[in-house]
Amino acid sequence: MYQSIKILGSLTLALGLFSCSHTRNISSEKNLPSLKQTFKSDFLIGTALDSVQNLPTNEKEAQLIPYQFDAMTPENAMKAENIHPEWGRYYFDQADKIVDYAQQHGIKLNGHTLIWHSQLPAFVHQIQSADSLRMFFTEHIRTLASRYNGKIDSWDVVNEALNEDGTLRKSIFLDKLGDDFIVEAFRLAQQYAPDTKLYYNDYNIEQPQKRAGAIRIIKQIQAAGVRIDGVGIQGHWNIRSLPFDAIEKSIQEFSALGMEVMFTELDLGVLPNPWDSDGAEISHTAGYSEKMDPYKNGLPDSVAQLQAQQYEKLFNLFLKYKDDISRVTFWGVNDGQSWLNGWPIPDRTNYPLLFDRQFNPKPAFYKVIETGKSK
Ligand code: 9MR
Repeated sequence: MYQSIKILGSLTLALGLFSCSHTRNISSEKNLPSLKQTFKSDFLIGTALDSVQNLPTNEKEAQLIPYQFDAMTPENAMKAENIHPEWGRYYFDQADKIVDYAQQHGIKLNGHTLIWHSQLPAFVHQIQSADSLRMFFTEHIRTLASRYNGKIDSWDVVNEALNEDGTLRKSIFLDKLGDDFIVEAFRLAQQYAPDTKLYYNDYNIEQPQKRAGAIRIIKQIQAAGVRIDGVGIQGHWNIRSLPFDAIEKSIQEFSALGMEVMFTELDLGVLPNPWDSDGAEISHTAGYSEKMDPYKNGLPDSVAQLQAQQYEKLFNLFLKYKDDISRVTFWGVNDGQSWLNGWPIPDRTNYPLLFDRQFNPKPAFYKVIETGKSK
């Protein structure tokens, strides 16, 4: 059935949009409803992008991105491992290209991420003294924050610093710099990126204990007289276990602290999870089995419909709090590009986003548009 909806959808497109099939061009994709237009007065709609290198050769994606999205996060290009792989040596090329692309298309860019315990370059793990680590920390933030100040809209200053119980995660930063490393990161970001919004970003912070930890961080930063503008709830959830009540409470509690609330890495996976828990702890992985990869030959219609309903419910909740929510970013453009095909089990076929592997809109896309239109 999902196949037939896809076929119907494509047929509608074909009839409605491609009547002059040989002249398929930018305007053809533009007859689709646009997410960013639909939610224009509510919040930004973002996507994550790994690289702009392939866009000139992928006409469909090149048309779709600026038409559907008005915000973007580089999925990997600004992570320390990629942009600063050797002490004091930076490779800005990928990140700069994405920044230029966003500027050219009027897309707001969120820098991701200055301080994260994961994806650190090997040299950082070899640092022994607190002084040397502080040197890396300061120089890294200064270089990136000042380079992109005025060119990007915001930074995820610190990413994923919390454990599930709300305590601070053990990391080289906590170990060597102590528990005010987060305040220090924001202080430096504020100094070197004075025109850029500064955010804390994490997964599962809608859950009560972890949320309490995030609230402690926000209050600690505020008490130090340092600027924090918002908080990103990543939103790596499963269609069968969306924590709606916790999400709603989080929006209320974070915005009561004066925070912009954002959903920064939204994807609703459809596959079974080996531990029955959501999140994005990338060090947790499990082995492949056919049983854990049930839709490798296609997404059954019932599952596509359930996903559409869950996206609809979620966007209705977002709209209820549109005054508190500034951005909703999907973690990728199409299903084939999603990190969830490789985590927590490698080589599976997942379908977490609004566009299928050919960049065609899925039932979930139309449901999201519907919620926006019927508000
Ligand atoms: O989607 C990203 C994937 O391509 C990378 O391999 C991975 C490791 O860097 O990071 C993924 O993005 C993560 C994001 O940066 C932070 N939150 C969790 C995301 C999913 O792991």
